[in-house]
Amino acid sequence: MTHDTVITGARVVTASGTTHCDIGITDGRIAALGKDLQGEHVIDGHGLIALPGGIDSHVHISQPSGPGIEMADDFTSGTRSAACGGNTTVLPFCLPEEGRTLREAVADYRAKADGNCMTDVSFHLIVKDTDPVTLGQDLPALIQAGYTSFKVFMTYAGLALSDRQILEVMAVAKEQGAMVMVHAENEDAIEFLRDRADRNGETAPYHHATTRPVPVEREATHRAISLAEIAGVPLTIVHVSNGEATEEIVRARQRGLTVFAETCPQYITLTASDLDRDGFDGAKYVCSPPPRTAEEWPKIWAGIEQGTFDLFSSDHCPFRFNDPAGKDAPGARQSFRNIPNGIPGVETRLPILFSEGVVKGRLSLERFAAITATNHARLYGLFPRKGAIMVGADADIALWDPTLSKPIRQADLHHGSDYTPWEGFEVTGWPVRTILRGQTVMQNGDPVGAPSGSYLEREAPDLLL
Ligand code: DUC
Ligand code: ZN
Ligand code: ZN
Repeated sequence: MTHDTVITGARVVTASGTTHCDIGITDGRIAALGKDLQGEHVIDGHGLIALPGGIDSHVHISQPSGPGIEMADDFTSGTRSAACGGNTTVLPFCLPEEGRTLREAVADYRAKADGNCMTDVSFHLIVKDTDPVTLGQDLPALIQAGYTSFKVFMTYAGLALSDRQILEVMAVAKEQGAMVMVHAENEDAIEFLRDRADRNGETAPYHHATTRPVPVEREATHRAISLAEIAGVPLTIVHVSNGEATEEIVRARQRGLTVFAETCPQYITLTASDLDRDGFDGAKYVCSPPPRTAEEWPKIWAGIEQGTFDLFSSDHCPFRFNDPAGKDAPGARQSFRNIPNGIPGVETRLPILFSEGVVKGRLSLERFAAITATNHARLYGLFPRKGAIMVGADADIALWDPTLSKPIRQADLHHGSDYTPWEGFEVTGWPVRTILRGQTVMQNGDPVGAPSGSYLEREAPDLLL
């Protein structure tokens, strides 16, 4: 049989282990794994590693961000950046604009994404309203239509839900079989600390970090887990930043609860001191939870190595730095309260983890594949179509050169933001080709071809990671 495309000679990280073989691709799917496969097109994979295309299940694209504030990426630039970073699927969050329903928000997002994506996409929901129509009609209907995961916030005015509201939302998740993702930070505690900081004149970007200390996150993590236990649902704690919150997750699992956890590159590479950089530069690092101290990094690494973290995502939430619609928002230089929260990272997530994890000997290739692709596909209902190199799956593959060394440079990236928090960060191991359903969408760091990404319908979460 002659395949449409054959990738020859790569070291292939399959769903069950690592081997040297050819990959035969026909009609956008992986048709064969074997020796001496024949193809109309041949991609020479010798010296390269074939990994499942990255799935970044935590990104923000074109998300409404308040009056006058604009996210730096739309679906065109966000998914272009994702593809250039070795990803083939991203899962952004769908947040209703003020006054719009969740159903309308989904329709708005679908219209924004359609025809513009260089990776496949699927949306999580954000539940910020708990009125009877949202919880009784819209949310159940959307879950049944394949939007099988949603996020709730314990912080941010206008988004934060009370404990009672979280329980009501969890009850819908239980009934419908959806996954609840929680942003765990205690809003009241943050407001108390911010008011005190205001009185003390502590208004610089650094105080974004001092007013969201570790106990704010640890307490909310514990409470979110307890609420899920009371409601009888599994949950995912997203963007875990520190050791104490990690311990809460470990303890919950020891009690037999089904708790999944995600961490991000910023929590193994950045610190709160980055928010204290000269002038207004600290604003480039304002995200929530904030980067901690370097003492937390080994605790997060231990969680990655020991399996506490199932997911390694970017939490890509890009704003431009030199822009009044971005980090330099009105009042931002007067108070960190006015700095939009979030950092760009969808293109650098995989290289940072590969370099710091695989190349430095902390992570096997199999575990890298699991926490950057396979587990995302399983947990969010995309497996077995996505997330693994195996016969029958979509031919979503990233080819990596494990020896290529170069620093991260804004000039080389493809997001809409005008900076990267990792400027100058040395990386060994880069994706050199990204293949989406058999078609090359990135080669040697540059995007290739017209947007060909599609919207992915999802199944229920697979809780047996
Ligand atoms: N939470 C996120 O998940 N992303 C960006 C900002 C935030 O608070
Ligand atoms: Zn969040
Ligand atoms: Zn996020």
